Amino acid sequence: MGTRIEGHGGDLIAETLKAHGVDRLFTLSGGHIFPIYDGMHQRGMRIVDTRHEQAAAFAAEAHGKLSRAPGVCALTAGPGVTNGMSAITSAFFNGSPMLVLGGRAPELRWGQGSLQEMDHLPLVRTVTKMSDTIFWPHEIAKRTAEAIEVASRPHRGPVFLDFPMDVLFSRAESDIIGPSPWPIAVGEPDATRTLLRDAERPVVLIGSDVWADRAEKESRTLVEWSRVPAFMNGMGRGILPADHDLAFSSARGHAFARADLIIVIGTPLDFRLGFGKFGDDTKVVHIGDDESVIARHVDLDASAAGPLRFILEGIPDRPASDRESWIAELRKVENDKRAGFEAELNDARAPLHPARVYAELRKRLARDAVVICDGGDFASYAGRFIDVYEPGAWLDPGPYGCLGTAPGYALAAGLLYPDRQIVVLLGDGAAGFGMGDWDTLVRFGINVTMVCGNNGIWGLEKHPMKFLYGYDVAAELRPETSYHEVMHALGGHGELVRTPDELGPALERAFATPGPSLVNVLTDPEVAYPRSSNLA
Ligand SMILES: Cc1ncc(C[n+]2csc(CCOP(=O)(O)OP(=O)(O)O)c2C)c(N)n1
Ligand SMILES: [Mg+2]
Repeated sequence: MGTRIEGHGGDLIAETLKAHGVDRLFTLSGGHIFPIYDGMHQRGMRIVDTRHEQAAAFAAEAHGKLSRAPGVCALTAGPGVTNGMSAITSAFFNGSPMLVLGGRAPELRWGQGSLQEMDHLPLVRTVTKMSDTIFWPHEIAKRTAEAIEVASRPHRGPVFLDFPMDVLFSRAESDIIGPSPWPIAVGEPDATRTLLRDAERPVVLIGSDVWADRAEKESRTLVEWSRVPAFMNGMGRGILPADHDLAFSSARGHAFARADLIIVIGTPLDFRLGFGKFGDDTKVVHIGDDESVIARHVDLDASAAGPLRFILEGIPDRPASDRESWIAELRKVENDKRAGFEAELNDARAPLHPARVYAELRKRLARDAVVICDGGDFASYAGRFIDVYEPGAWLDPGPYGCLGTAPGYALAAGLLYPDRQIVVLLGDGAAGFGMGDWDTLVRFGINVTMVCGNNGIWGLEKHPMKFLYGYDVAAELRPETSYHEVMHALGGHGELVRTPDELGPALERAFATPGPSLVNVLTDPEVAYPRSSNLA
């Protein structure tokens, strides 16, 4: 049992958050949630305020992804909560630990038409691990503690609580409960170990939950001890640095087509993995941090659920047959594919080929740079050309695929890592979702360099629509919009780049300038990212 305190609802929330190691709150102001501010402010906790609730909620999500402990946001009643919905949903799809504290119209007047009166629970229920309204002041501390626990435990995700205004302003005396251990069932690794030992051409795919569940070391030991080629996605990228002899990326199609065993760890068997359908004779193993995430739409040859560290520890074994020729085969494919990209990477055209943007950028990226992708084709090119060397440093939007994550993600990353390079790879379409929060990045002095691929179109939609219909609508943006001047107007540093030669120096100035910068690179709208379909 922790300490006992007396206070208003915000005191009880803040004290509970503090007991769980939370030190910051992302928010946008609203009278319904003033007591939460007061509780946190009085305790010296940080209040980070944005210009749109989507940024506050995406920041909480990213804080959860990066720190592997719940990111917390407070959203005011009604429109505050609805503006946060896409980020809450992203957190649900990404398994990001997150706590959303909602304001709510007063209970005493419920049904009489108070300002911003709506019941949020039917909206959030399907995209949260838990959601509830707290009607009694004496329940606030206990339920807030429970909410943090639920968000933190595998499979992680968002939890939503809202507090009627009259309840939040009321006072109560409560015990403050800190973190508590929870029972865990450890999945059985034996079947996977046997399959892996006997496989001739295995591959392993390491996903975001390996990072979230702190199993980087165990997954790396598995790969190295069993000599199994590894691919990585999401926050799992960098668990093996891109220059590790068992790390691959461009050979993925070949590897998945030729493998006799594919072990997928900590990521769903969704559209990004062909829904788990590989070759007819390919055996598939799915390992997840909780039973609820194990694929049910695939006939699995083995599966295991539970804390990934313990499961992965039980898998490494010496291979029954030598794997070196398989590894060499993949290395050759990887090298050939990469060699095939050289022409694009050196493309001298202006407006630039997106690959050329990344060729210039990657020369200047630190090994531990945090990279945030927000866009269509421009972001897909980033996935192909930007190598990752440290885990937990690659923030893509994940399977929900929501545009507009960048300002919130950059805000959380910049506050956590003031001394690391933070880079946003931003489509011009994506830029429009959150420009107001470039102001937030300025106000909080976030050292982020945004590289905007400005092709004047919604590229990932325009090209497929043209392909399907022979024409396209609703796919044009204004050509050559001065996004760098918008950044400048909001107090940041901006650069316009029209030719490849201008890009390197512009990037260097942007990296050297404190606070947020935007390098607005005019890119060729005719270049489409090669993909079989974006509708799958
Ligand atoms: C919130 C949201 N709205 C719409 C989409 C559909 N969508 C996916 S990619 C894309 C185009 C993005 O354009 P831009 O950011 O300019 O990148 P480009 O493809 O041009 O490189 C759109 C509209 C989405 N994923 N998320
Ligand atoms: Mg675009």
